[in-house]
Amino acid sequence: MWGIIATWRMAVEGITKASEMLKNGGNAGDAIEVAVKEVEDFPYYKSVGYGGLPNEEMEVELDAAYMDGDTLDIGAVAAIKDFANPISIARRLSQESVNNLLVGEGAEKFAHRHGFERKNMLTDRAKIHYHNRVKEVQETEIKPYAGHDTVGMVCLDSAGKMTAATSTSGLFMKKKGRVGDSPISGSGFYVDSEVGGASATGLGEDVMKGCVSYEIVRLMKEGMHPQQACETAVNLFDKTLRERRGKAGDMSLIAMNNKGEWGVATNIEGFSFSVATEGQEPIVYLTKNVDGKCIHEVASQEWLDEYMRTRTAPLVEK
Ligand code: SD4
Repeated sequence: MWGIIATWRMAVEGITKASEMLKNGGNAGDAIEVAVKEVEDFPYYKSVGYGGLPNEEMEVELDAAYMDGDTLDIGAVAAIKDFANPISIARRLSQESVNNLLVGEGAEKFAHRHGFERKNMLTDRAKIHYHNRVKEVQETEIKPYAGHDTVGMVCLDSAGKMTAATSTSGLFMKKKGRVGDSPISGSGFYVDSEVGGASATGLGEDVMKGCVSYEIVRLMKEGMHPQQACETAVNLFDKTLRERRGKAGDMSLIAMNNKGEWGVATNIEGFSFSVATEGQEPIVYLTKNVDGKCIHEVASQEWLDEYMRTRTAPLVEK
């Protein structure tokens, strides 16, 4: 059995490429890296890689992580600038015995020394988004951070190896140097080939308070199906946050176990995810939380077309 699951519709082209590799006996490390790179390279996805939205100072600072579920090796970069594929740098860092999570200048030095491709990640389109947001924030109630989607994936290959990966530009208009959950083990991702893996998208500051990805893997280890593990962890933690803090940030998690069974849970409206397994061609679902149960529905062609249309629509500066 092989499989790959990812947050959001934007991952479907990537997991389609990965599933071709997995079908042909490819390994979960290569497949997940190819899948994430596809999302990083696409200029119209405004919260991952090239075209990602900048921080308050109009700089694109990126976070990414890679985890090997066999060895439990982890590599991650945070607040890295001017490199094309943070996921590849994170994967390379996972092979080091120490210094596995590097930030800012240190991460850039490592990437440069190891020959990773440099690229100015700030596109003209992202600059327009930035200028428009500055105006909106001044004129309306809109929160500077609104609008952010991280790609998080879990992959299983036919040899039973599992991996997890994340890549993001974090929150739009974040403070310089701000790091979210995505490069943090247990929060943005976790995977153990003997059990399964999970990954998150949402408000990193809140996801980190509950180490939600690790919690899902722990519940799967206790015997829960990934769907039950995701719902249990997300519902419980959402409730805890509301009780203790009066509110809970957006939180959506995907998971897969080592049998290729998967699950998804969210506390927001309209979370989309992409999945492919040996028995299932790449597909996009939309999910919603109805009284604690997450109901998944195949995305219609109309929805898919509208998604691409709005992502690529011409943008004018306000
Ligand atoms: C972060 N979790 O940096 C990321 C952002 C995100 O959907 O996932 N947005 O906090």
